[in-house]
Amino acid sequence: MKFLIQAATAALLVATTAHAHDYKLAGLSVMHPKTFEKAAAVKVAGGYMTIENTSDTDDKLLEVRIQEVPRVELHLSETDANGVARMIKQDGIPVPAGETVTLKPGGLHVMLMGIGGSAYAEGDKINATLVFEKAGTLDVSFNVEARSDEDHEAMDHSKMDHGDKSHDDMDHSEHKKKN
Ligand SMILES: [Cu+2]
Repeated sequence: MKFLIQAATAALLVATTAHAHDYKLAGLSVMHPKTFEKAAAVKVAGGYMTIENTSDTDDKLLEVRIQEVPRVELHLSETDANGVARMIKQDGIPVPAGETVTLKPGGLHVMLMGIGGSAYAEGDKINATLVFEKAGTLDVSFNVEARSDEDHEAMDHSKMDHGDKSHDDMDHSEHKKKN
């Protein structure tokens, strides 16, 4: 599996073992970057994490670079009045001074695109570089985790490339149950 960090540097190992799965850069803390397991046929995946800014300077996550992933975007998932979910590309994700921003299924997220052909299995790690406007760059790794029921929203991503129909079907299955 080429996404494993078999060649992790000593520096990275020190950074990741200091705390559970947190990274620090200046006044920023990035906690528990993760994505979900997926089959090789699935072309996209969502990346999630919590970013805390304890400094007194507003910052912004500008981009995420992942060597093995052809295209990485920042997205916001929104559900309109009809219960139809869609994803809106973001130019960056603001991390205001003193605030904590959570990237999670159904909200802000990193979108890994063009990754058909690569299966992600629980326990895999995906090396990435986060680029912040003020603080600069931070190397992290996304843990690949098993999907739980609460994370069903993240499954929308797996359907995104298959057109709006399957995407909508998925959202509505949940919607109809409640009505
Ligand atoms: Cu997305």
